[in-house]
Amino acid sequence: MLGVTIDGWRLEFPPGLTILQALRGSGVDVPHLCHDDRVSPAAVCRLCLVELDGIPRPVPACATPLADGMVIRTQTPALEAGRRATLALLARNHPADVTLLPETPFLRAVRAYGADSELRGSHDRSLLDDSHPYLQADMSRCITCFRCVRICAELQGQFVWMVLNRGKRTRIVPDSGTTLRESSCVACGACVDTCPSGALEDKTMRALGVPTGWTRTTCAYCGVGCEMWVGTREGRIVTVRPVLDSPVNEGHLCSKGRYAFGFLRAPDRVTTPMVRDGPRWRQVSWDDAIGFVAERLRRVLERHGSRSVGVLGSARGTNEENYVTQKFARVVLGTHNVDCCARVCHAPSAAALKATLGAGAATSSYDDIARARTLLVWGANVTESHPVLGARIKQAARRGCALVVADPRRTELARCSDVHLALRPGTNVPLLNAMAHVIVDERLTNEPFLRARVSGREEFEAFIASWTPERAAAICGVEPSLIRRAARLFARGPSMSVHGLGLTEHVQGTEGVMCLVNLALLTGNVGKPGTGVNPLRGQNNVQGAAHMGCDPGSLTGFVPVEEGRARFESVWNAPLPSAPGLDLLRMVDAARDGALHALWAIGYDVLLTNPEGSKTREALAALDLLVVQDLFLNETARNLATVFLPVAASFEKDGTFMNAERRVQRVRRAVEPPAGARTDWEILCAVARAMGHPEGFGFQSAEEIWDEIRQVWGAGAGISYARLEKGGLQWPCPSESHPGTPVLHAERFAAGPRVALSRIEFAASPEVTTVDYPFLLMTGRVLHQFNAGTMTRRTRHASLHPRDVLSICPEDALRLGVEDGERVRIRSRHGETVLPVHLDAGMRSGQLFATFHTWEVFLNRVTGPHRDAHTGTPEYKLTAVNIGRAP
Ligand SMILES: Nc1nc2c(c(=O)[nH]1)N[C@H]1C(S)=C(S)[C@@H](COP(=O)(O)OP(=O)(O)OC[C@H]3O[C@@H](n4cnc5c(=O)[nH]c(N)nc54)[C@H](O)[C@@H]3O)O[C@H]1N2
Ligand SMILES: Nc1nc2c(c(=O)[nH]1)N[C@H]1C(S)=C(S)[C@@H](COP(=O)(O)OP(=O)(O)OC[C@H]3O[C@@H](n4cnc5c(=O)[nH]c(N)nc54)[C@H](O)[C@@H]3O)O[C@H]1N2
Ligand SMILES: [Mo]
Repeated sequence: MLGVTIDGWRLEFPPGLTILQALRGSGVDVPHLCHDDRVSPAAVCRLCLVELDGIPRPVPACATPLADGMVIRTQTPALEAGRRATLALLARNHPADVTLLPETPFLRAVRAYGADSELRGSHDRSLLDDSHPYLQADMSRCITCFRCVRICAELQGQFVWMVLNRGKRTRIVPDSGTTLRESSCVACGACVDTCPSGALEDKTMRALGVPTGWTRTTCAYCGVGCEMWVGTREGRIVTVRPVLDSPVNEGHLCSKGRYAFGFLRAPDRVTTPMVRDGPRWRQVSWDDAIGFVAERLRRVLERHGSRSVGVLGSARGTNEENYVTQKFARVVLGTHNVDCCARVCHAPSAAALKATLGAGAATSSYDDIARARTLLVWGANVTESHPVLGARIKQAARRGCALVVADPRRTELARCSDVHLALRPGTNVPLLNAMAHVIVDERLTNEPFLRARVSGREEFEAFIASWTPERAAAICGVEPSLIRRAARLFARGPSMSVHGLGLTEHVQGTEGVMCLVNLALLTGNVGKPGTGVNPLRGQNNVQGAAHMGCDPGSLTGFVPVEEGRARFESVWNAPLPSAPGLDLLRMVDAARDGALHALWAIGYDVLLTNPEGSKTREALAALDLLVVQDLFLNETARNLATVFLPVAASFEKDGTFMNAERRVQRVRRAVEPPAGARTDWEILCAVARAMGHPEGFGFQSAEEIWDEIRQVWGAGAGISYARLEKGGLQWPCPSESHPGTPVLHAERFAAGPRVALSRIEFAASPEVTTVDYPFLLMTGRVLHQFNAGTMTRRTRHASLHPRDVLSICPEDALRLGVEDGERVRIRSRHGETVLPVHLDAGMRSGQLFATFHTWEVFLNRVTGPHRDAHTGTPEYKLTAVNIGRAP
């Protein structure tokens, strides 16, 4: 400990702090405007100057390390006079008529030092930038603290804000040189969040006022699980801010978490249950809606048996809701026909990790990103799909961590990588095998680890010998030298991999993940800080939805049905069905074949997002009963549903989500749901009761459901709502005194003391290019839209990314004679659609990429029937197509 004297008081501090941190830690209030804990100190505002014994001139507290024996004075008359003078100088250029949102830290400091009278600047229209849908920049109010410049560069890694000129003529401008709208801004809002002067503000807050209340909750978009403060006023959300000390997002958010909440009040939000009457919807009371669903389900069960009904849980809903969903399917409907979006997404990751290591989830934590020496990013477009983690990866790369990216496209991370493995789509297995070959061949293996914890080594070495980089290169189109470099970088450790759908959404999805696990096992990169195999889970609660048991083969806790049968039957006091269940793709197949008669889709736009759109439509249209439960009439509902049940959104309810690092976090009601909307679990319980199951569905609160979950799920037993008040907890967390588990498999694998290497042969996709279908189409996402677009398109994000486009390399476009923005028709063996072309130099010749976010394009009309051999996950990442003139 360091002994320090502050304003005459003797205090002790741990080493490693700045003076400012020590002052704040001991409650000494020193003004400061240019400091933000999230960025490195700049010491430009001069307000936090303090005097030190033995040093002739005052030093900035924010940039001076605390040292043993320091004698610090913070409030001498000279310092206070200096602060007033500094504030007066800044005030002279700052407009006085700031009436809209006057509570900025700068104006508070000005008032505290009695410098209000100095506020003499004026609003300069030429310094007002109103172009962006969410952020407003009024640089008349800039105090040149450079916090926006630094946070954009250091936290988001985007470098949008630039400094022009020096001294009095200093101006901060976006990199476009024109407006923010035209700049490379990604709308993460970090600059607004840090700005102390009001030069940068949220438009929502300008329109709706300052919050009068704040609620801490978890973001409802992707699986990162960012924690946020929701600011409300008069029952509506006016702003969202990141939780500064969250281990998940470390004071950061992305454009969706921060700004895409406007959908809550979209004019077409549905707030009354509806039943379809021919082509029209008829509004009904909740009692009638519940009665209708119960009666129709009962009728289908009577006529066709319990295998003819199915339920889809929502990866957007809470753990509690998904738990009730699968319990409803199993207990009330008597079927294991229950699934969720994990099927079309990371089911291969869960299956592969369960089969190889014994736990179907990410092995490590986001914090490990900063501990790794090499990061391997496989088939994941992290800066767009998981932007807050993307930013953390960019930070790591800037600090010198080696970055290896395997993606056919030159994504943003590929652009800042050390090695970009631009493989041909669908060739992950040969590429990963070749990396394993190099590791074995060049003896880069971790011998002690292999000896102690891995089996099947000899067989594996015999198998991998033929997978030379040269052999893989011929299949993948990646230079052998790059494969060798990537393998060597990975082998030096600690190395961590993160992976996405570019690995899982293939016929060899599960096997691809198993090959990635091989690399970790060969090099001992699992179970230690800065290592591991980490699927970047998709939706906010997709990890949780499947883990709660929305999976035909597993019960809560990802326990195989037969393994958990006795335990669940005793807690639920009900028999579990004996017939195996269908996964969601098979349920759709069964509907088409006339074997499935009723489907209840909760928070899932199956029609738009399943592959083979026309067949999905045909199948869903053949159902006797299609219940859709959502915030909006999504495309499944609008086109095909029999009944629509309107729900409360995550901002409007309590519960928990589980993020991609196995962290269970609280979701809290920040605003009331609109009158008429109910929570998913309330609806399910009401239908269960109406179907004769009052016991087991009498829950009164989300917490009551959670406490039942803790009874059936041992690894979550220690996670109580009371503990979650202090922040999330990562399972396994078996008891209330257990701290949670940031890294799995540390001493021992969940599967046992030893696990085996997997020998995976390459099985090429049946989807191949020919003269008739010469292009390989990949499908995926963009930053500003989310999946079915149901929510993001009902916000101003619609203007940030208005339409689905087809990315193509400029050479191919030239050859085909199509121009940027021109609409073209793409046709596969399965269907066709029309969409505009986007020239993208990051694309390779012969390859295309398109997003699936809009109904106008309905891209999934084009995708095909092939599925992952182990989990049935569709091969969204590979479709052979041709391009023609739009009709
Ligand atoms: N902004 C935004 N964020 C999202 C979502 C969203 O819709 N919008 N959706 C959420 C969901 S549900 C999910 S699952 C995640 C998905 O997150 P990601 O997995 O990052 O998403 P994708 O864009 O589908 O695909 C990732 C990458 O795979 C590459 N790829 C295609 N084929 C191959 C291949 O054969 N091999 C390799 N190595 N790479 C290949 C593509 O070029 C693409 O860059 O994102 C979540 N986050
Ligand atoms: N071509 C192609 N297709 C794909 C993919 C691809 O890469 N390419 N990716 C696939 C993947 S990974 C995924 S995950 C799927 C995503 O497909 P979906 O799950 O259909 O997409 P989402 O937009 O995430 O959300 C579904 C619905 O949940 C609703 N919702 C939000 N919150 C709640 C809630 O609390 N309760 C209820 N009841 N509803 C709520 C939303 O309004 C929305 O309509 O798409 C798949 N389809
Ligand atoms: Mo997903």
